Amino acid sequence: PDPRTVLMTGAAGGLGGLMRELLPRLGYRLRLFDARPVEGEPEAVTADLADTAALREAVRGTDAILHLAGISLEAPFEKILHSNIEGTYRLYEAARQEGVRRVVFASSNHAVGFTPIPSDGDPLVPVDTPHRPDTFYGLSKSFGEDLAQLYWDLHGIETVSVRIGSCFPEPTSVRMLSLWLSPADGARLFHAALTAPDVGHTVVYGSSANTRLWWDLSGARALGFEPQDDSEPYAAQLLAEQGETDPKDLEHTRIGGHFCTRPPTWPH
Ligand code: NAI
Ligand code: 15L
Repeated sequence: PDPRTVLMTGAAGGLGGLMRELLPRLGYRLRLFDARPVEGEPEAVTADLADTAALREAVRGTDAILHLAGISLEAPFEKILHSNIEGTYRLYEAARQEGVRRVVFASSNHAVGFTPIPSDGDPLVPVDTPHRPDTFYGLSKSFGEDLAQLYWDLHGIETVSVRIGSCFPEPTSVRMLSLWLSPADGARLFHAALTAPDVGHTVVYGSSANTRLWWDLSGARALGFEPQDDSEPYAAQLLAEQGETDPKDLEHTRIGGHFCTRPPTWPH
């Protein structure tokens, strides 16, 4: 398959903005969907994932879906339930009803956030490591991956679940030296995930070829992803500003970083 018309949900978000710029250069025609208006894009659909009629219409006739919409940080459970759990279910239902056969799901490192960071000499974290969500947010990404598996097994809808590290223009923390996915590599990875044949449901990690990598990129490479970037040129300055991480501190020993320390919205 060589999808060209792709519905991108979450188009008004940070990653959506980066991909609106980069994916058309790889030949994609994007249809945009978000609960918030997308600046400068009058044709974008402004609707919540809960609006099933608007969602179905947006999905209709597309070749694939890049599902970025959702709460992207920890939040009260009800909000996560609405946007990430129910919203992702609505998205897959719309895909099923409209006959769209490929989804790329923006999963997250926080689905496995409590996984220990490998020490020097340890193997990189494999994709089949058990889910260890660090938040309700991470839990919703674990759910999304299982939902993708169900829709493949039951309905033959293929998904690549990309456990994104940190996709921002530049790494801004020592932790991000390991997790950074440059925007250009992000576009390359989404392109590979949208076009690789016979993926069934495949989970991959999403980061650049960072010198300080924690996880195994071989699954992403098997889709045809060839990362071009490495965060290492940013290392000296970030380490000088922020110092080396403290191995006794929980947030510095787990992949999910500060998400692993009790967030303010956690119920008491
Ligand atoms: P963001 O918070 O900037 O954008 C998310 C967008 O989704 C927002 O524009 C929001 O309006 C929209 N949205 C939320 N709930 C919605 C709903 N119910 N209906 C319709 N639209 C809704 O997040 P960002 O950074 O752009 O991330 C995009 C996706 O990638 C998210 O799913 C996030 O969890 C995931 N991700 C991002 C990472 C990153 O480094 N940027 C890392 C790992 C995962
Ligand atoms: C995520 O899942 C978030 O959506 C993003 O905003 C970053 O916090 C990223 O993980 C990260 O762990 O750096």
